[in-house]
Amino acid sequence: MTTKNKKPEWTPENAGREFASSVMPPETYGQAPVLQNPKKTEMTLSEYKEGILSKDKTVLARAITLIESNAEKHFDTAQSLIKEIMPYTGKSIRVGITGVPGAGKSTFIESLGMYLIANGKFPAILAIDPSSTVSKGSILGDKTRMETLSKSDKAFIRPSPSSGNLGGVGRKTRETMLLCEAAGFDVILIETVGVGQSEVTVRSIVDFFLLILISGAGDELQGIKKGVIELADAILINKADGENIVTAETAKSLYNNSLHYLADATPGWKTQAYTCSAVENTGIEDIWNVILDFITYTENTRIFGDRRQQQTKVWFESMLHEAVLNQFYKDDIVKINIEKILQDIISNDMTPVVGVKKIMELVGKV
Ligand SMILES: Nc1nc2c(ncn2[C@@H]2O[C@H](COP(=O)(O)OP(=O)(O)OP(=O)(O)O)[C@@H](O)[C@H]2O)c(=O)[nH]1
Ligand SMILES: [Mg+2]
Repeated sequence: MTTKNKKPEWTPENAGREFASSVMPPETYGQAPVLQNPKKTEMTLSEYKEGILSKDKTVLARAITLIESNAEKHFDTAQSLIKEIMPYTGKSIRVGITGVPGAGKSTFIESLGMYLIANGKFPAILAIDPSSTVSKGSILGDKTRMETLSKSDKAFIRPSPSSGNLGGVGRKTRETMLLCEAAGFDVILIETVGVGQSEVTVRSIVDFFLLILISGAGDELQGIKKGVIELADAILINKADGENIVTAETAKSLYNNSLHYLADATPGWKTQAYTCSAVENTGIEDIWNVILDFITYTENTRIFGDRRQQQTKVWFESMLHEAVLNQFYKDDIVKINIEKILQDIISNDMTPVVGVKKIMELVGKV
């Protein structure tokens, strides 16, 4: 039996396809027809925009994929979409969450996320892990850590782009955050592993930066870089449960004592340490109240608006740097000469400064 289009006997000669009917093989009776082209059709800009503004999570997910795409043909649509949804953005509380691997960031986000939902909020969670091309397991891990949250229709969870340089990751995460805001998510939680450069990128996207630590074998102030602590608006010692409560409280005092000696991450705001148990749901409301106090403080002192403005400037500047660099390295004159100059520098026939000067002269910028 064939599924090909077939014309009945009574059709006039030279009849067109409009007279054709198709015959289904018996084994397919009762099944949905198989589409000729099951590929997803491209969506138009206005379909993206309407879908996002009507809080359609499927459209939101597809729009994020568009943002993440490195294909040039997607870039224009993605950027037009950002422009279109800009008026609907900016109304969320943006929180960055960092900490050593295994500190309990994802578990904490599950607890905080459920607390927020119970209080009428709509949290969106973005997880950045620039190294996850290597450790692919973490995304799977996050799904299981945030099991209840990922089933809630009031939350949205998305692992962030893991490919490309950090500048690209920062831009894409920022734009993803804007899409989430336009789709009505009013708390954005961005998780990042605090072992690389990514926390600096996240700090340049969020309003409040939270560092999650665990109490260890007396080496509380080691293992995490001082630079990361200096970015934090609060330090949260997680896993303060069971036998750990005492050591967690000790760690909290230790941090509170040493935080006096560090510069404020946000002018006039005293970063302090707190404890919580993401598993037992203790200390979650307290830390959310700290975040709310911080928002009130920064709004009253205009730091909030100034910082967001500054962040937009950084967004523009980092994109500009990226574009200039790309253009520079694509230049044929650069491609032809850079290797030769590099060899001269390596063999001490030329100093690096002279090498730079020479290449800039060649491209006509000096
Ligand atoms: N006892 C206790 N265990 C916890 C708590 N929070 C998390 N854990 C456990 O710690 C382990 C790591 O938790 P995650 O939430 O995956 O930690 P993470 O910081 O997101 O880890 P990465 O994303 O891999 O960096 C899991 O086995 C959790 O069950 C807590 O409050 N108390
Ligand atoms: Mg995690």
